[in-house]
Amino acid sequence: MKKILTFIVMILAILLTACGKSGPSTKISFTMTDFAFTPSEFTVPARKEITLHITHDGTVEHNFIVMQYGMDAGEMFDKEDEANTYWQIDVQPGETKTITFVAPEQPGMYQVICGMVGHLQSGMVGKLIVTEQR
Ligand SMILES: [Cu+2]
Repeated sequence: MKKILTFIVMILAILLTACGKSGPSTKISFTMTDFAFTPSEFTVPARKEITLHITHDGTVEHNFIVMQYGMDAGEMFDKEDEANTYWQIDVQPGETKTITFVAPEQPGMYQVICGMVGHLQSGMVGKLIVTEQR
């Protein structure tokens, strides 16, 4: 009986490792649609150059805006929020872009949004998680 239990625990451990949250990556790939980022959560190492590969699969212009640490666009992205952005890229329908940016220094959670009018409210929101590298 003990052997079987040990075996089950081992299998569980392997499964958990395989399905566990993937670590930080310097390569991010996502698709923009009307109105979502898929996936919408990214984990990157602090201060590293990050390569973004963006596929626009929607019908209207979108952008990918990383807000500054501790900043949040609130109900909607407006003029006031523009001063609080960390990084931004605009993407046109049908476009595919590969671009780089440098991850923030401060580890933590950063809000990611689309700043086009109404898009944030429609669900174009995500998270950039910056982790301290070892
Ligand atoms: Cu949008």
